[in-house]
Amino acid sequence: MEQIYIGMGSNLAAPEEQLRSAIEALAQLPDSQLRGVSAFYQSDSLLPGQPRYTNAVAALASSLQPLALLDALQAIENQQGRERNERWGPRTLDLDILLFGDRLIDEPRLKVPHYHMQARPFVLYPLAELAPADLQLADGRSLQELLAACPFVGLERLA
Ligand code: A4P
Ligand code: MG
Repeated sequence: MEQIYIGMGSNLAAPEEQLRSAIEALAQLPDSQLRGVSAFYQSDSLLPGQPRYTNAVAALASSLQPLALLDALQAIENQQGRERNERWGPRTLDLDILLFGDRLIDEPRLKVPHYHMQARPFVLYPLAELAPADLQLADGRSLQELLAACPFVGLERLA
């Protein structure tokens, strides 16, 4: 089993319900155990003119291979109505593999650690709720160093 962190985001169709449904779906994944879920956080979209996002992070222990997990996450996104989206519009559900054990993955369909996570407080702060304080990324960076460079700005932690 490897320790995996998944970033979740939604800014359409009742985002908090979307995240709750995604968590239920993650708990049903084969060969996997859901180990924890962070609080939910709201923040403005990085893309102007879109509704605010709700984001959270889930911790999963799994023996699925990385591309099999990506397929499963994309199936969950599709089940939760990504097809209802307008083209280029906001999304009902986005599931990103942030970290996959201590693997560095650089394949056409999958880059891990996730490429934008270091710049995104709505990823790093929920991740920090779940991860060990001394977490090291596969590329040598520490979570503490990423947090120190990414202020808690514009984030609202929901109760
Ligand atoms: N892919 C590569 N690596 C990964 C990975 N580690 N995990 C590929 C998941 N997928 C990965 O993803 C496009 C392709 O990335 C996939 O087919 C997969 O093979 P996508 O989910 O279809 O597209 P996307 O999410 O639009 O791409 P991206 O670059 O992740 O978008 P962003 O930048 O995440 O934009 N503001 C707030 N406050 N909160 C948000 O969550 N999200 C976005 C979405 C914009 N603004 C936001 C938020
Ligand atoms: Mg994505």
